[in-house]
Amino acid sequence: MRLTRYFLPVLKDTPAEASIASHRLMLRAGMIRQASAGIYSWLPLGFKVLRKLEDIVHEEQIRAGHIPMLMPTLQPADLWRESGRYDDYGKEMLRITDRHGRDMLYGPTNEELITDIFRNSVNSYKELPKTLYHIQWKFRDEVRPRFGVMRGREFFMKDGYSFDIDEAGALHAYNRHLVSYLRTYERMGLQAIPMRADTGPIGGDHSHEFLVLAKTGESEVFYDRAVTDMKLGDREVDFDSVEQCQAIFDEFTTPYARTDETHDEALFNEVPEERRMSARGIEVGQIFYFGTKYSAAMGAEVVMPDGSRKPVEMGSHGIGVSRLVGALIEANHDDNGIIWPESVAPFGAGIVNLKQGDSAADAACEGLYQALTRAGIDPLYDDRDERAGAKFATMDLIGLPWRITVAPRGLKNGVVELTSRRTGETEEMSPEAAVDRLTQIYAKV
Ligand code: 5CA
Repeated sequence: MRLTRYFLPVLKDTPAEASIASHRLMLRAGMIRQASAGIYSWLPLGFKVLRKLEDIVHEEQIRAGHIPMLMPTLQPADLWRESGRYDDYGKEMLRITDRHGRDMLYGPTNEELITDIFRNSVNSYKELPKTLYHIQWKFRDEVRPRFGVMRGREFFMKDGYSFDIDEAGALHAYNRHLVSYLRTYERMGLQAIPMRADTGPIGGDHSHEFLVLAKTGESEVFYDRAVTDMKLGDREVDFDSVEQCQAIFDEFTTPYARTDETHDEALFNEVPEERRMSARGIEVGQIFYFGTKYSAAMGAEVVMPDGSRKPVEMGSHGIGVSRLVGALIEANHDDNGIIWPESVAPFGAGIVNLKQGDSAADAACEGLYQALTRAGIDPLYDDRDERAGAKFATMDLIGLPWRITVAPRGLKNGVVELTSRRTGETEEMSPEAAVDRLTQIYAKV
């Protein structure tokens, strides 16, 4: 993309309403604009990052054997009356009446709708297990929407629903989700720690939240420092293996890690004092096992081998996709702007032409632009007629991981500069070598 043709409305001034770095930087970098409290338009740069996260979530869900689909944002209230949650949900639910006077709502989550689809389509234990998921906008009329996309009213969420014939199957689905979430967050360059959590309005006995440690996080968390050294890494996972998923679940959930709602001071005190940590975290996902809460209330049953009918065992599993954009920035920024990990960067590299209109500089930038595009690196070429300082400031603000700087003086010696946004280190090399280097870097992402 050439910057002169793009839509990147960066702001010079820090918006007064933004109190945390990610909110400030998303507004300044032209990623989002507020439409109304807690409701945002995703401008092109923000939309690109959101799509990258969505792609990673899809890939990892499909790898774990889960089936993608798409449910609507608007749901009939009657389904929620069946589960009893229409009244329980209170003011957080946005209620709408259509022209025929029918009660509708903007879905805050989808347990009822998916249970309805299931009960109308599945009859036999032979069709189980199944996990269906979608990535769709949700609405919760939060009392205090704040921190930009972190606590929005409208937000983008992956929600998946598992259906099993018995508790053992449902617990495997729970463990499988935990493992696949570890992989998902690690691919985004994030450490999200699974912590024992409260189940809230979703219900059930088992729940883990995934937390990214950050000073600006809304949750208070307590953990054994050992959990911060744990990584799934690139080990081979067989998501059908009950034993392997259980072993990884045990490995990651045995050290103490809990949110304040489930915190147990006595248990925590058994952790050696030097490893006892309390901090703040951003909740980027949550998994639940709630058994037959919805299937029993709504009659989602299957015929078992002995001919009896049994309500299915269910769980639901969420990832806060739009919140993750904010969480990633909280974890990756400095005073000058965002620092995207390569796997989620909106563009793979920036090209800065220090003398627009100079024929050698223009030609070199054009060559780099073509070569990087061919290599699939998706460059953003700053071809504006601007001062060097302004071009560097924009690149630093929007946080592309790599910048190639092209100046007539360097070109006389056949070199351009390749700069890492994260370390600030700059190396001189030929334009071809810069393309090769970036190709190698992105081949590993
Ligand atoms: N049905 C279950 C699992 S699919 C569910 O709704 N879980 S949840 O309530 O925990 O939401 C899942 C994830 O969505 C949360 O972990 C969080 O990352 C994200 N989320 C929840 N509320 C908001 C909000 N107001 N703004 C942004 N993200 C949110």
